[in-house]
Parts: sequence; structure tokens; C-alpha cells
Amino acid sequence: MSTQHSTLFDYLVDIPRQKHAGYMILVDPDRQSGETASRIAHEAQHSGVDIVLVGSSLLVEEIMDECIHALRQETDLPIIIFPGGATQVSRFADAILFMSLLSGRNPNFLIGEQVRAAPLVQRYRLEAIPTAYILVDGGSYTSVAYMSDTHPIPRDKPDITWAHALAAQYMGMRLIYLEAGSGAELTVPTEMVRIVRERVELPVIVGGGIRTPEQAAELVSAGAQFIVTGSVFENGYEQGHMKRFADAIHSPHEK
Ligand code: 1GP
Repeated sequence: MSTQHSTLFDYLVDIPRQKHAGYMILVDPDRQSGETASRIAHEAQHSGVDIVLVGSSLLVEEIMDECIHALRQETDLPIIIFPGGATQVSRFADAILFMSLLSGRNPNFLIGEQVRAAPLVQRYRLEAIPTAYILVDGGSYTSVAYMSDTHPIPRDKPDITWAHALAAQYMGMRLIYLEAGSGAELTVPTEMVRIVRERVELPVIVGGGIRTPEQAAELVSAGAQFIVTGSVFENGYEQGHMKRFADAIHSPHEK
């Protein structure tokens, strides 16, 4: 983050202005050992990744702190918490996506966890980035749908999706996160991304089920300003794969 940005949010929204779209890597401390997290962070540092997200559907604060410490040994990229709940607020992060699971009707994930987290966010002086988290059907039953006890928006209902995103805009949120769920069979449909991008002014993050640089480039071409990948780097993968993702996201029209 350079000195010309006074907040991480300012830095974040500048990324798509500079290089088409931004690339976020998700580290899930529940599923990745410290060693794997460090390896991913090391590779992210040298592959053109823009942001590291840390979060999970389950875990508690100490593991979060340990994970962020491990990541800091390997990278100076901004580290943003992508929380599954109020137990994941860590003082060692640079910011937190202060999310509301807007597509659901479970009051605990709409406002309950946020009320529990808010005093800690203030105490730790974490930058909170108000984010509308919108879960879209990714063709399989995902942890986030199970843990949050919410229904994803059907894939063929872009009108429902953009209405949620527009409501987020009118409620003063700063980012839209279109989520198919970690490990989803299918990504958020490109047409849905296109419609949300056309009709809503907020920057759009897209994640869940993105396994190839080509899929990432397609989603960027449809209007995604940030792409998140997580599970694709949990197990074995080809050397240079992360860099190929970064290149596809930063220059989606080059083959
Ligand atoms: C999950 O969008 C992220 O919240 C990443 O999903 O693990 O499928 O890449 P994947």
C-alpha cells in the first residue's frame, strides 16, 4: 500500500483502475496447515497477487492470529479478514471485510455476528470495509450455505441478485462480494456478474469455484473487479499457476 492512499479501501478501489482487476488469494486456516499457508503467501508475494484474504466458516481467534503471523513472514501484501463469524477478528490484520450475508434471511448473519464483532474491531482499530456478501447457487451444497443456514440465490435469477446488490448500495455498503461458495462446482454465472456490474455502482468481488485462469479472465471481462481463489491452491498444482491467474486477471484480453 503506498502513501497516496489514506485507507486500505482507497488502495483497493484503485487496483482495478491501474490493472483491469485485482487478484485476491484466500487462505483458510481451518483447511490449510501453517506450512501450506506460508507457501501460498510466499508464492502470492512473487506472483503478482494484490491482496491476501484470511477466513473460514469455523475457526477462532488464536488460530487466526497464528495464521496471520505466518503469512506476515512471507509477504508484505495487505492482509484482510474475510470472516465467517465474530470469533475471527484479529488485531494483526490490516482490515476486515465487515460483511452482512445479505442474500440470506438468517438474522444472525445479517446483523448478529456484526454486533458481536464491532467492539473488537474498534478496540483493535481495524479498518472495517462494509461488504454485501451475496451467496449464489454454485451447483453444489457448500459449507457457507450449511453453516449460515441460508439459501443461495438461484443461478437463473440475476434480477434477484442485482436487487440485493442495489439494496446494498442504497444502504451505504462499499463492496459487493458475489460468492458461489468455496469449492463450488460452478462459478457465479458471467451473465449475473455483467448485470450486477451494469446496474450497481459498487465494486464487485467474485469468488467460489474458480479453478482456471480462463474462468477468471471471463469473469473479469464480464465486469468483476476482483477475483478470489482459495481451494485451487490447497493441494498440488502446477508451478507458475498462481502467476497465470494473476496475468489473466490483470490482462484478461491477452491470450
Ligand atoms: C470462498 O470465494 C472463496 O469464499 C474462494 O472459493 O475456494 O472455491 O476458490 P474457492
